[in-house]
Amino acid sequence: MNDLFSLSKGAGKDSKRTSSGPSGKYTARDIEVLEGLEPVRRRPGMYIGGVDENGLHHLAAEILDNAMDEAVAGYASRIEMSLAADGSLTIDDNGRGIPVDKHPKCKNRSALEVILTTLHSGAKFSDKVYHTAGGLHGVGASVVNALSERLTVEVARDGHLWSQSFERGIAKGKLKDAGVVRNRRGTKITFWPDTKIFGEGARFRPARLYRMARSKAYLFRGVEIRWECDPKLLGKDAAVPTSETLHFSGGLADYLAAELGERTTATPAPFAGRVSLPGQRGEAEWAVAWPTEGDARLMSSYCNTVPTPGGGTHVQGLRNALAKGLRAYGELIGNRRVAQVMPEDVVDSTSAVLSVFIPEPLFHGQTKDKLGNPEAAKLVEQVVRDHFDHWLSGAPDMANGLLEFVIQRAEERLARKADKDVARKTATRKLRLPGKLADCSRTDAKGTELLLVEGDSAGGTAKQARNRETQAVLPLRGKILNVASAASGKMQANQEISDLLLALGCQTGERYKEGELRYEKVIIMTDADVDGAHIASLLMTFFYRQLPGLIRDGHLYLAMPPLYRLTHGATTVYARDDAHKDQLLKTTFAGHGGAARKVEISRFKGLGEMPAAQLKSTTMDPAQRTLLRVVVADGRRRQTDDLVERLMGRKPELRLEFIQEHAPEVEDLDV
Ligand code: 0RA
Repeated sequence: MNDLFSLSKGAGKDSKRTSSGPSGKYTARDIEVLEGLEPVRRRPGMYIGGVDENGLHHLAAEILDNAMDEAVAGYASRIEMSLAADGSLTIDDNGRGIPVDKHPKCKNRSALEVILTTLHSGAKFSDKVYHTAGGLHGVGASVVNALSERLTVEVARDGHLWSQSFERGIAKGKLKDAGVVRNRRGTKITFWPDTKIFGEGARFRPARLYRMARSKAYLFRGVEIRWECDPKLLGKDAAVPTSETLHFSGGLADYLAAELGERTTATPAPFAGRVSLPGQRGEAEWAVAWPTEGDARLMSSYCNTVPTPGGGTHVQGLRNALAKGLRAYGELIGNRRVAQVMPEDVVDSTSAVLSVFIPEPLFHGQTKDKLGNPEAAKLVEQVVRDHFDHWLSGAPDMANGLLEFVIQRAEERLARKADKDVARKTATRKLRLPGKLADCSRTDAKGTELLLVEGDSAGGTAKQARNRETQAVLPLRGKILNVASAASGKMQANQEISDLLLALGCQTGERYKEGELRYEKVIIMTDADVDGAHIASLLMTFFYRQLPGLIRDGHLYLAMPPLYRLTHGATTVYARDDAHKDQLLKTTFAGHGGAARKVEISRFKGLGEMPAAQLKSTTMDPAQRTLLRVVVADGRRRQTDDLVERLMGRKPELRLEFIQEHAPEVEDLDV
């Protein structure tokens, strides 16, 4: 029973060190260990972010980071990373080796054992040593040890080889002197992640580890990383080699080039540099390119070779340098369009890698993936800006090309924003649309139509028959107010008219704006009878008086629903009116040898009676229907005004006069 959990129960929650004494077969030392690492096994997520695949790979990153620290500090030049078939990972460096002398405060234990079994113990040893320590944000190798089924360490130091083994964070025996070694120095750690923590099937992913190793080699050109992987763990067409030596003297410029592959960029070469930060405050290295196609956004940033996917102060410094630098260059050469360029235009279109090395990094944020050192922002901005200014002014053709590229990004951004504003406006207007309106889904007015339908029953059929994308239906209840005879206050209060105005979206009278009309066509669709004609007249009067612009701009139409259906055998035709019906009987059905009598004629009482499919094919389908456009004939404005006033106005005697004048013309009064 060597699981930390069960042991800790025996130890008691409040027991400090050995004061409560060991229980059973466990020694005082065991209890110290378990007190030290128990929280890690109890809540692994607190230390490695989670027990998923990311957490698992965090273990590898932790040990690799320790070795990288040794390399960055100048003590190691080679790191070996090998993944074995049994799932264990070995990381071997040629650094100084973890100290093995007895730790002054823990008489019986070596420094190595303290480092591997105590949380945060590293700092005690590393104040001077780890100038640019990244570690896994300092949690240390002890966390890896606690979460490993087994971990073995070999240290070659001062001509001796030392070794010690652990199980789930507990030392299995003391540090052993394994003899004399020559030409060997450094630390070799092999560990088997605990399946009790990470799950039965949890395995390192070769591709992920290989990528990690590669990026470290790019980030620090002073190290050579040897990658090894058991071939059994790799697929046939492996993108991951079984063994490779990774060493990149070109640093981040090479890294970026490899990431970008064949993609073309706005400048022939990346903007890259490497400098020490003023006042021995570390070092910064960067490579920046502007890919002309595909998604550019790639901002990989690191501090002391530890990835900072959350960005932070160093990234802020780089952004400022690039944005301000390009703007200053634009202003210098008198390019006015540069004024619209915002930092995001410069930065969002870049693919960049940034790496800083600073003595005491602060990792912020929930997942500690963000650099917090405030001084890093200014330092990075200063050194990068300086280089950027020189780079731009030293190659004007290239600089002008880049400037143009970035200005275009800014213009695209502004265009997108304008589109969005229009969409937003449409969306808010939609919220205030009348409840009865069945709107079309297309937001752009072009190609859309609003069908004004008489009554709820016809409205229902029209809603079924419509093309939802382009056709909106507004049912109007009964007869709308006659605007030519009503007082204006009454008009404002009329529900049908206010619904209609809301649906149209444009204002009335002088304030009418064609651009705000929500549909291209407004179609009056009433029954083919006198009531229908009356409603159509009322609507046309409304438009004529209140929205003359809508008629002038050619947006108002009358639908032509049929009045009769004529069927004979398999032939069905529709007739608009009596004359049309007679004509059809003489033409279409004439050939049926006097069969005209057998033609079945049905008269529609209203649009609502028609099946939706018929309403669609006869009246609504743009490909088959006939529409009448309502226009005011050229030069007949005054006559039209007179006519509307006579027929629809406030004086009934004028209407009577009109009827009397025209009565002789009436042949068949259909009521
Ligand atoms: C503490 C102190 C010293 C080195 C290390 C830790 C160390 C840790 C790891 C982990 C992997 N590889 C490592 N290499 C070194 C410095 C000891 C001295 O002063 O010599």
